[in-house]
Amino acid sequence: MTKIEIPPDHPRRVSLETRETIIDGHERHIVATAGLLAHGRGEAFDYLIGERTSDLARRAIRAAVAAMLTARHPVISVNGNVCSLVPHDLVDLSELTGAPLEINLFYYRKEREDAILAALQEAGASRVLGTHDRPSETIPELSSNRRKVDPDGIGSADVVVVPLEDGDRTEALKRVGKYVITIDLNPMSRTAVFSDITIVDNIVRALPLMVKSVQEMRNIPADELVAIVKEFDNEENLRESLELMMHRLKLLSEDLGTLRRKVVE
Ligand code: PTJ
Repeated sequence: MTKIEIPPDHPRRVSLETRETIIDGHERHIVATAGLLAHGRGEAFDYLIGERTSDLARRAIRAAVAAMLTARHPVISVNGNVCSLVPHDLVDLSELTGAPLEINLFYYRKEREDAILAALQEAGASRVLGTHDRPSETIPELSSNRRKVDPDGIGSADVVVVPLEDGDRTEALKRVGKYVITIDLNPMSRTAVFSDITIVDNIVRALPLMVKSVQEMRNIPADELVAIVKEFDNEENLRESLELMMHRLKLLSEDLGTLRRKVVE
């Protein structure tokens, strides 16, 4: 529920509405206080890519969906920001791919876990893993709260989707042999660099596109899906994402009028 009325013709409407959603999520204990800061960081990077999904991100989305569709046991890890921003898309992606949702929090508080569980159930989730009343196992060499995982979820997964993640766990998940997919607007973050597939895009755009891609790709034969995953080069995609940002900055520095026109667009 947004608190301030944002005029429909406001040039930064979508960004402001998303910000309101995160603030509301914080007030409902879904989003950690640090999640507000993480969101601001994301906004800054989104600005650099022009607040739209690039072809590079679309390529990564395709590879990510192919990896999920060919996985033995894919799992989607859910934190506060992700739950607040895209609860319905999480449920849709989970149902379409058979990947369970697992709550896994860096800033764990029981109150937050309960609020996230309630929000996911409200969005239609019938089964949510990773809650305190379920068994848990530990990811070795990880000291943060994220080390506790569900044995039926991340514990036994081959492919793990970890959107908006802090870097430690991605490295730990790689060390125990998981294939890691992330969504992160910062192509330089440790998560972005250590993951197998990084979608450099805002989760509010990327997740609906993943849902759409599953619907389009689910009848593709398995060997073709495997080839799509194999062909994807994450390092190259990240390098080109950085180039995209530099290119945009260069164009803008040469002609600030472009920015002025964009601002009033
Ligand atoms: O709910 P919790 O307790 O598990 O905590 C979640 C946060 C996000 C607070 C926690 O994982 C954290 O501190 O993450 P970081 O280290 O701040 O990393 C978050 C990454 O997500 C940063 O690289 C941001 O640029 C990126 N990011 C932020 N908002 C978005 C985003 N990427 C895609 N879409 C966004 N909307």
